[in-house]
Amino acid sequence: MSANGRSGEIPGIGAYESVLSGFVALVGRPNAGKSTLVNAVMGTKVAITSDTPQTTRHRLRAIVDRDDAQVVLVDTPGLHKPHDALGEELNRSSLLALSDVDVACLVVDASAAVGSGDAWVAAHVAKAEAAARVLVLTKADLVSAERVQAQLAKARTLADFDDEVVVSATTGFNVDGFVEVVVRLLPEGPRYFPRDMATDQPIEVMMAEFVREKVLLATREEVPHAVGVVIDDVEWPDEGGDLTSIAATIYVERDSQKGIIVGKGGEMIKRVGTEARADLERLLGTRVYLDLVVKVKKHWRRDASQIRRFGYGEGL
Ligand SMILES: Nc1nc2c(ncn2[C@@H]2O[C@H](COP(=O)(O)OP(=O)(O)O)[C@@H](O)[C@H]2O)c(=O)[nH]1
Ligand SMILES: [Mg+2]
Repeated sequence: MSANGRSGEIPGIGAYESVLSGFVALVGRPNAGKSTLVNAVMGTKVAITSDTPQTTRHRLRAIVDRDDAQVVLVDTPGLHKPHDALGEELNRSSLLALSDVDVACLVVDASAAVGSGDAWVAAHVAKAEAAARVLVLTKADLVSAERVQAQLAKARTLADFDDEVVVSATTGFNVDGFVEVVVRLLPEGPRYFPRDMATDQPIEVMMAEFVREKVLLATREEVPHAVGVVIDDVEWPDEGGDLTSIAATIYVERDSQKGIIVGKGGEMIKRVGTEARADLERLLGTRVYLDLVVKVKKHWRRDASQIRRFGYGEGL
C-alpha cells in the first residue's frame, strides 16, 4: 500500500502504488544557483558548480525519494544568448527540459539585478506547458530582508507563478521548504525511478564532470569554456580491493590554454588532480588513482560532432 493509500494502473504494465510524483525543471540565468540548489536538496554533490557561467553542460536528473513522494529534479544549463554551437546546444537542452515537466521553477539570484536575462528565461517558463510554475529566489544569504522583498516583487512580474519560495542553497536556509512547495504541486503517479537511485547520470559522466569542475575552479577566467573532459579508461577495484584507477584527458582548444592548465612545472595539473581525486573518492567510496593528460583539439566547440563526442547536449 502506498503512503497515501492510492494506486494506479499503467495499461500494459500493471498496477503501481501511487505517490505524489513528477518532473521539476530548474531553469534560470547562468550562475543563478541552480546546480548548487540541486546539491543542497540532495545533501550530496551530484552536480558540479562554479562561478563560471555555462558550468552545467548536461541536463542532469536528481531524484528525491520519500515515502509519500518522488521528485525528479531536472538541472539544466543556464539559458542565455548563444555565441557558439555549444551555447546553442545548451539552450536547446534547457528548453527541451521545460517542454515536458510537471513543475517549472524559475531560479533567480537574489544578489543580482533582475534584468533582461531573467525576463528572457521567464518568457520560456511562461510558454512551457508545465502544470505549475514556481519562483525560486536563491542566494538569500547574500542580501538583506528588504532586498529579498524588492527582488521578489520584481521577479513576480516575469510570469504567472503558482507559488514562490526564498532559499539559500549554501546555508541550507529553507531548502526543505522548497521541496515542500514543489511536492504540493505534483500530481499523483508512479515512482519514475528506483527508490535508491540518486541521479540518472552515468558514473563516467559524473567522473568527467568532477574533473572539469576542478579545472574551472583552478583556472578561473582564463580557460573556462574551452575545456572538455573525456574519461578514457576505468579500472574498478578487484574483489575485496579498494582502489579505482581512472585515466582522463582534458581537452582544450589552444596551446596557450594547455600551458595554463599544466602550469609551471606541472603545478596546476597536479592541483587539479589532487582536488578531483578527493571528490572522486567521496563519489566512489574507494581510493582513487587518477591519471590526467591535457591535449589540444582546435575549435572543438564549433563542431557539432565534437560536442556530441564530448557527450554534451541532449538526445544526441
Ligand atoms: N552565497 C551563495 N552563493 C551561492 C548560492 N547558490 C549558489 N551560489 C554560488 O553561485 C555560483 C553559481 O552557482 P551554480 O549552482 O553553479 O549556478 P548555475 O549556473 O545556476 O547552476 C557558485 O559560485 C555558487 O557557489 C547561495 O545560496 N548562496
Ligand atoms: Mg549549473
